[in-house]
Amino acid sequence: MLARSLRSPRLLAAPLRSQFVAAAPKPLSLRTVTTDAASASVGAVPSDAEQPFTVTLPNEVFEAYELDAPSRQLEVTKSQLRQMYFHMTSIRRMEMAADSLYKQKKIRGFCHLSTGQEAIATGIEHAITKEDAVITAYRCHGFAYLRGSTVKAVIAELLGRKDGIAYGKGGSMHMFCKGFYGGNGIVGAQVPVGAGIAFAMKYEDKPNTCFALYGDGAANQGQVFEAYNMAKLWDVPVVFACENNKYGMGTASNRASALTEYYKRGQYIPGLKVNGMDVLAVKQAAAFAKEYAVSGKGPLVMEFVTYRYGGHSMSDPGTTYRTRDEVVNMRSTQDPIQGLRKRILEWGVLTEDELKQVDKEARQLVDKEVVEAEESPVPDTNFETLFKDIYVPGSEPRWTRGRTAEETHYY
Ligand SMILES: Cc1ncc(C[n+]2csc(CCOP(=O)(O)OP(=O)(O)O)c2C)c(N)n1
Ligand SMILES: [Mg+2]
Repeated sequence: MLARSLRSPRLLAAPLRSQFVAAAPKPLSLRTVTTDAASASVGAVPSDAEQPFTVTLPNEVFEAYELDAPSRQLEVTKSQLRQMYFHMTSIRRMEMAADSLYKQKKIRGFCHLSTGQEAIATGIEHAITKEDAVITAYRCHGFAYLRGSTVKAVIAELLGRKDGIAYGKGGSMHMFCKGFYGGNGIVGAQVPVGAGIAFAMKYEDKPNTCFALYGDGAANQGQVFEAYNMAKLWDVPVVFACENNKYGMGTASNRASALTEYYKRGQYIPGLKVNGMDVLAVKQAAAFAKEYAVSGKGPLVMEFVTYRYGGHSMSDPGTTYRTRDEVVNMRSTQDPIQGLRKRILEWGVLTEDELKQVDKEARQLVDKEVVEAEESPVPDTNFETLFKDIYVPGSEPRWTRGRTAEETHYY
């Protein structure tokens, strides 16, 4: 039966690949959730930097699936806005420093930058606490920094130095700190792990959540759906958060995904699409998601609509599968840092000079910590060092294999 069907001329006909190859690249589909971060309104702004005031986000920032969308009104303070601006600017500076060090061949191996996507790490961090958890893929430097690390520890890790966040032994894709579970190179693998972290929180009766971030490419992985299933069955307080930056390596999302509405992918799990270029929308949505998950309603699927300015990794110029115009257009019209800057000025939160001062602080911080990272020594070159820092002290197995039997390390 099977053999006959395999012989059938229809199944052996030329695959459809030629059609895909010949097809002209589709323009980015129009979205109802825009990525314009500027237009929002505000009432009276108090002079006290710590006094909250109300901001109303634009109409299009959220789109909900099987869910009442969060309120578009949120309370912020001047100092929070300043801090968010500082965080996004520092991440961008840090990524630019990594780019430059890579081009000088001081950083080797894999390196994926998040330039353009800074509002997601920043908005989430400003909505959760250090008792909550975050896990993501390899585009992880900004998350590692905001979760509690330093620019120095991130850059030193990239340089393979002792003061790195993983003592110089992990590199770009393997950054961890308290409340941050990496830094994962296997596409999609962090999603079930994130569900497990959130399951542990529920099991231990902790009022916390885990944001499990993944890309639009990773969203097609089978294990993502397995994690959705178990999380819904057990009402696990996990937030599945897709960073839809429109490309998975060199493939546009609409060529790889039969359904590009990633927030509806959970089917039986409610979803929320968010303008991922608007840091206030991200903050508001992340706070809503945490509240939703922790209240016992179970998981939520989020989609942050965003854009990656650079190539997929350092070896990709990022211009062969998309036009330069598209990148220039996104940078000049939807940039998350410029969007917040414009609001801050319009609302009279800070003056132009005060914003320049924040820019300077971010630049000085990154410059200083990059110098310190470069001064950090390389890890000791012995086997002891190689097998250290893999397990939580006290939880080591009896031995770990080396390349050969002679290199087996006994703890
Ligand atoms: C299981 C697995 N398959 C393939 C790869 C190679 N790979 C690395 S990144 C990537 C694309 C992922 O794209 P996306 O999830 O959209 O994340 P982005 O890079 O856009 O942040 C692929 C296919 C991998 N690392 N792991
Ligand atoms: Mg992607």
